[in-house]
Amino acid sequence: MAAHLKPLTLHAHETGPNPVKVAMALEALHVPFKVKQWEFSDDPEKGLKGAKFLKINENGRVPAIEDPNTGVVAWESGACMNYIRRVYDKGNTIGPSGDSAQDLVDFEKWEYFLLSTLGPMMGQTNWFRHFSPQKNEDALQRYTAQSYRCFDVLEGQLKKTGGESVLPSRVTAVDYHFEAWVRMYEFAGISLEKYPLIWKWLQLMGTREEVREAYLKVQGKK
Ligand SMILES: N[C@@H](CCC(=O)N[C@@H](CS)C(=O)NCC(=O)O)C(=O)O
Repeated sequence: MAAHLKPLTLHAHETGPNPVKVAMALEALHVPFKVKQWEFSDDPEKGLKGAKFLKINENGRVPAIEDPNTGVVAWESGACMNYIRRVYDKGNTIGPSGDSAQDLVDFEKWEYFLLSTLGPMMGQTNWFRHFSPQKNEDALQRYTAQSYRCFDVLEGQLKKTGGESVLPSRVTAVDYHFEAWVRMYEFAGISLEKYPLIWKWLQLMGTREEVREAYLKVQGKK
């Protein structure tokens, strides 16, 4: 596939969890891409809230992708992932592992759970723990408790699947969505002591080539 493709541009920030998920999917599918780093600022040329980037994503957040092969521009990590799967995963290596109505719903429900719940709860935990200019202990407690609740749900799911992937049978794009957020557990002040299956799954994910390559590229180390 790679031979005839022009590299996609992945717009990213080296520390954020959302762009690296998309890099994992591109790596898994051997789709060539280059990373364009942005700052968390409103600098007109370099910032996510600056005029140049807002032309790509009016929501001023990463990831966004530009695909010169199709002319498509996407943002929101879920939309980026699903675009990549539709266009570059014709053999369905990272999509739902079965094609029954239940298989498709299972894929989407875990994807949406991450996008709408675990990711945002962890994001708010990080905000109130590290960045909020005003201390707000109540908000920090609330979002930390919600993050733990999500980890409970994930631990239960890994117990059902045997623990090597969020969905039964193999690693999918759903694992990439979760990987980047769960890996931030220490930064968010979350303990994995009560989550042996999450711990084991995270170690396994960390040994995968597409995951390692994605981090190296998004962090500008490769
Ligand atoms: N729902 C969005 C969230 C994107 C997001 O919040 N990205 C972070 C980096 S991981 C960001 O751009 N933050 C910049 C900001 O908050 O100004 C997605 O899944 O893509």
